[in-house]
Amino acid sequence: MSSTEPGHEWWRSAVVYQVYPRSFQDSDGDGVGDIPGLISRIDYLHRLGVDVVWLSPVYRSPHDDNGYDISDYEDIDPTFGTLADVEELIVQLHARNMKLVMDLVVNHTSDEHAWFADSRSSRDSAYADWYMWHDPRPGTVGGEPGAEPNNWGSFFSGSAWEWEPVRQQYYLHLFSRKQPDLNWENPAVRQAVHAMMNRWLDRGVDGFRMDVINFISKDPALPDGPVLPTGFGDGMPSFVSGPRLQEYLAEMKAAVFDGRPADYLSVGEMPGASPELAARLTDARTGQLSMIFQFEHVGLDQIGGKWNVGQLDLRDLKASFGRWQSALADHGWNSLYWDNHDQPRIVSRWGNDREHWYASATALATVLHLHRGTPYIYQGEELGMTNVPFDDISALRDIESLNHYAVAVNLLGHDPDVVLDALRAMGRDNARTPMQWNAEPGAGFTVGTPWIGVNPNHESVNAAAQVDDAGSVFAHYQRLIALRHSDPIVVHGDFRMLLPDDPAIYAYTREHAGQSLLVVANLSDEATVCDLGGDELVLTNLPEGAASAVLAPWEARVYRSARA
Ligand code: ISL
Repeated sequence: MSSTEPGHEWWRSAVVYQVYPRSFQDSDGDGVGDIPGLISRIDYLHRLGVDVVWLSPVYRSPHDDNGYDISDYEDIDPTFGTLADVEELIVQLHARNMKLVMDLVVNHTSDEHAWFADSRSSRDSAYADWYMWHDPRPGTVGGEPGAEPNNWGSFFSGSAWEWEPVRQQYYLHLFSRKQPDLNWENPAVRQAVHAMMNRWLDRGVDGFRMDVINFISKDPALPDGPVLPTGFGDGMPSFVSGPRLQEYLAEMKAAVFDGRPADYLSVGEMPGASPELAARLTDARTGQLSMIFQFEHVGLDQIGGKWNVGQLDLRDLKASFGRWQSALADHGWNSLYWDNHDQPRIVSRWGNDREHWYASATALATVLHLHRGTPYIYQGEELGMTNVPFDDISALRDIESLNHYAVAVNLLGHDPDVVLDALRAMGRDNARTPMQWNAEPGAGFTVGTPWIGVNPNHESVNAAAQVDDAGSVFAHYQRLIALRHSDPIVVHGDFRMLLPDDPAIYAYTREHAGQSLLVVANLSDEATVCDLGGDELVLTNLPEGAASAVLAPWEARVYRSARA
């Protein structure tokens, strides 16, 4: 592993697989997944063909937000295992020429982190200035409603401010009150983060996925935001991609990545980031990150916020992806994803998980993976895992969903069935039920009682049923990954969107070194005539129809041609 010419780093031809450790594989029967469980499944991942495991947080945590609330960056939570287990994981992955990317959650810590315990204890303590502390609004009494320093709401319902009686000040928490935001204006905070990242790289990890990293620089004036239907203000204009973001990332790159002999993958999660910012940050010559996770496409079906979802118009999706492909075409780099632990399952969201489950799962995969960029697969996506028919609020575990339900139903008096419908469509627990390994009661995930119920469809949708079946969703993902590895056109080809106004067909070309790849897919339930084609059919999800001029519902084809 050594530094390569910009534009040819290993992560450009890689496929990343995200593991949500709590739900992947339990090894000790406590109903929660763990690192030894993950190690026991590496051969499955190797067989799929992925190059990188991105592991969601396994650090010490009180688990208010399933590990995205970290109380010790330097140690592993006993629920998941030990530092020695992570070392073994690295050895086992590296032995198969695979890599490990860790989650880096440094916009906030847990309120149980030692830094925060000290910080909240007094205005003069060693860590007093490590978090976002503010006095009540002038003329108000701290702790009383309306005394908060500004009107921002938290992403997890309620105010983004919490009163600390000992310090007699408020602290900012964009997420839960157990996730206080760090004060990145303080150079000591930044140095502590860099030192921690260096220690993880020294242990052998191959990069970081950086949680909400574009929230770390806030407008110091902390102005009120426009009032949302929740009654709280939207703070996003003041903290999304804030004034010092690029400076902080450049400083991080210099302190952590520069000067190391290897190339590392750094992917910044950036809700609300623009293509222009992404192009700057990922510029192969001058940028600070390998790539970012943008959110534009996963917001296209939200007509009135996250809990009011409508139909996706395919033309909007093509316009959005097309814009990101062009903006990052010259020197930038995209990440490509449908699913992660915060999103509903793609086959249920934009596919058809009833009549066209296999075809829609594989058509959507084909369309995504052959864009220019690095594809991410979220655990179970390669099996066509679906959303979950949660029958009652008691089946849900996610803090975001539970808080939303409590506010909407108990405080605002909304119809509980309507609220539950929205949670079934968009709730994060759709992605968090156990990995479906087999048809047994615990889905092969656990022999104990799983921390969240398994999806009843694990009896038919599971790995055991698919890994040896050439006609499975799993086998199709294998073929897409193999194509990326074998054909440089998938990595380096120029992208051109076709048929932008067609409401059903998603089509584009990739061109490189005198060759052209055509990707064409019918992303609808109706058969559609399509006269696009090429010299050689290299991949299809429905081999039986491949010669026809009609694309069956959810049929996807990939053709290669010599460029005219
Ligand atoms: O799912 C969301 C809420 O509607 C997103 O806004 C999500 O919170 C946002 O993408 C940030 O996500 C990341 O940071 C959160 C954590 O809860 C998510 O799991 C993580 O991916 C706070 O650390």
